[in-house]
Amino acid sequence: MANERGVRVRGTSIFRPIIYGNSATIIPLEERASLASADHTHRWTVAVRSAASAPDSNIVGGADDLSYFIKRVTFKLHDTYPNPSRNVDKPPFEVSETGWGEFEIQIRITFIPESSEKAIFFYHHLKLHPWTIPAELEAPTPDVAIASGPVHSWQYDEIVFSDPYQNFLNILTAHPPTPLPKSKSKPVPFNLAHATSAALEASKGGVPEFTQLMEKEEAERLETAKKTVVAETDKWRATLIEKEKELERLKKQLESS
Ligand code: SLL
Repeated sequence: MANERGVRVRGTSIFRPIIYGNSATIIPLEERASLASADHTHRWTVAVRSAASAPDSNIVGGADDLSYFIKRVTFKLHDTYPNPSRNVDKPPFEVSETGWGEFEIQIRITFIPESSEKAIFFYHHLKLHPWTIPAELEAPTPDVAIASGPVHSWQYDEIVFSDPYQNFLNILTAHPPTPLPKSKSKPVPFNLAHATSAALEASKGGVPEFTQLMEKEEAERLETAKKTVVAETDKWRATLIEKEKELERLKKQLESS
C-alpha cells in the first residue's frame, strides 16, 4: 500500500556493513587514584560503526556517518553502572566508560522512521583483557599491558533490509558505504594468537582494520570445511556399503552352512 513512505520494493534487499564491539586500555596506576572509583582499572569504548575505517585514522571502523539510517543506539550496561541504559541519538554511536570487569552489553539499534523497520539487537561481551599474553611474560605488569596497546574486540555484520520502502531505499542508495580496503593498510593482527613480545612490539600503536581479504579468507575457510564434510561423508558411505556387503556375505555363509 502506498503511503508517505512510498511502496515496498518487493524482491529487493539492500545491506549496510557495520561493526560493533569495543576497545579498552589499562588506566595507569597513578591516574587511578584521581578517579571517582579508585577500583576502576580500564577505560573502554563500546560502539556501532561503519565497517570501513577512515584513512589514517586510529579508530577501528567509522569511516561513514551512519545517522542517515540509524536513529538511536541504546547500550545496556551492567547494573553496577549508574543509569545503565545509555541512549545515543547522534554519531558517534558509542559510550566510553571506566570499570573493572567484563560483562555482556546489549546493543539496540533503532532505525529512522522512514524505514518502518523494527529495532535490532546485538550482544557484545565487553573485552578488557588481552586475547593472548606473550609466553615469556607469564604475569604482565600494568606497565607491560599498557605497552602492548589497546585490546580490541570487534564483530563485522551486515544489516539487511528486505522489501524496503521506496523512500528508505532512496535514502540508502544515496549513501553508499565506503568499500572495505582490498588488504590491510596497517600491519596489525586482529588477534595476537601465539603472540611473542616481538609480535606485540610490531603491532604496538596500530589499529586493526576489516578488509576484503578477511572476507575472502572467511569464505575460503567455509569452502574448505564444506569440502572436508563432503569427503568425510563419501568415505563413511563407502565404509557403510563395504560393511553391508560383508553382512550379506556372512548371512549367505550362515545359510549355506
Ligand atoms: C564480573 N560479572 O564479575 C562481571 C560484572 C561488572 C563491571 C562486571 C564498574 C561499575 C561501577 C564495573 O566495571 N562493573 O562501579 O561503576 O566480572
